[in-house]
Amino acid sequence: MKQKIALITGVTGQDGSYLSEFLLGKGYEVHGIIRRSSVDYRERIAHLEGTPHFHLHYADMSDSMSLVKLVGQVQPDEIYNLAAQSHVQVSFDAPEFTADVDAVGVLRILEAVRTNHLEKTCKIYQASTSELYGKVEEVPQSETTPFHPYSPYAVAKLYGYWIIKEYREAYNMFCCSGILFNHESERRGETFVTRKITLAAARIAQGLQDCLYLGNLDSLRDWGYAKDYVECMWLILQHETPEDFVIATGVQHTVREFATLAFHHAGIELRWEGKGIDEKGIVVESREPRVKSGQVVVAVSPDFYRPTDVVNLLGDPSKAKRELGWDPQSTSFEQLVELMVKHDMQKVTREHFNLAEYLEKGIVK
Ligand code: NAP
Ligand code: G4F
Repeated sequence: MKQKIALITGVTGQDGSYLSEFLLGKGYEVHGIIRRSSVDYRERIAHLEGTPHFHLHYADMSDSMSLVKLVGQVQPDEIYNLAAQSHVQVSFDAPEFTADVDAVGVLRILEAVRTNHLEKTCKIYQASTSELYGKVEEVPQSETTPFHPYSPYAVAKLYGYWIIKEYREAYNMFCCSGILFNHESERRGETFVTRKITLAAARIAQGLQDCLYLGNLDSLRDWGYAKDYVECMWLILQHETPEDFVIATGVQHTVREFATLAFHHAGIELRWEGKGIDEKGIVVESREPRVKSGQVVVAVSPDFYRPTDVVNLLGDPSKAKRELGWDPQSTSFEQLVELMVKHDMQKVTREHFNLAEYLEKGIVK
């Protein structure tokens, strides 16, 4: 059988790295798009570079010529369009860039496929998002829930969703959106709330940080494990017909609950006191000698409030379960928090140890 060829945009991101591993494991030839920057940050895929069947190419979602040339050169059977300015808060600061990459970028991929006359053979997965439900009109959210985007990021992603649907209907292309709810991992970007919490809990436990500042603690998310979710992206493209799917666990928790559990796994038990901007996470008990009971380790800062915030996401994954045979809860919330904290406790120890050694040797001052 001919080896399948996949092209992944956003290969250096959290999902791109897991998806690369998954597709290589399935025997695919994997091509990934990276963009030029003055510092090469490819930590998540460094272990794959140089392995057979894994290839990287320079291109950019804002540069249609680079995408047209690359799609022509690679001749992919499947494209996974994961590249995006993916941070909701950042989209308020850089709305035009977000629209260019997250909205028009999708159109550029679709047109690159058409320009190379691959529309009959190349399937396209679009990384859509639960942020489309935004100011939610029903709970839980499914494939039939109306959209109400509530940030520049969500509005850009809504264009991506509709242009995928349009090309499916107008040109009979096999292109689909996975409407993915939040998924996290030990590779999650460090400014998303889960990773920000697990890293801070690890630093606080090791006496390297005093307090973690967060925004809206009441916000509810349906958090899954990224490694489980990339399988679903692939399953969506193996489905008989091109369709959109909600991918979620069907369980929701607040940011406060995530923090309580993360600190617990770092050896610190918390209680919460106060309301809104005055709320604090206070240590009740700690097995870490550097952290004392009564110490305030979590506080609220208005800097992390958003102009409009999405506060009640809960997905209904019934369709994916039924039609793709996907298990939405293979990694539970409790397991997810534990594995992230375990990873970050080790990472912080390692970094601290290296720094102490460098200081001792005079390599850094
Ligand atoms: P991520 O870690 O932020 O990765 C984003 C990727 O996009 C990175 O590889 C980034 O490259 C690349 N990128 C950004 N701008 C680009 C441009 N102009 N040209 C080429 N590449 C560009 O995001 P993720 O968490 O893996 O998410 C993957 C996709 O799923 C995104 O589209 C996101 O919006 C969507 N999504 C994510 C979640 C979630 O909970 N994780 C949920 C729903 C939907 P650099 O490394 O060079 O920055
Ligand atoms: O972790 P977050 O920044 O993720 P958000 O906004 O839900 O977006 C992520 O998931 C989407 C899927 O629903 C993706 F489409 C998107 O690309 C991205 O991966 O924030 C989660 C919640 C928000 O309500 C935010 O207001 O946590 C709240 N929050 C409270 N304190 C905070 C903080 N968020 C961040 N980033 N930092 C805080 O200090």
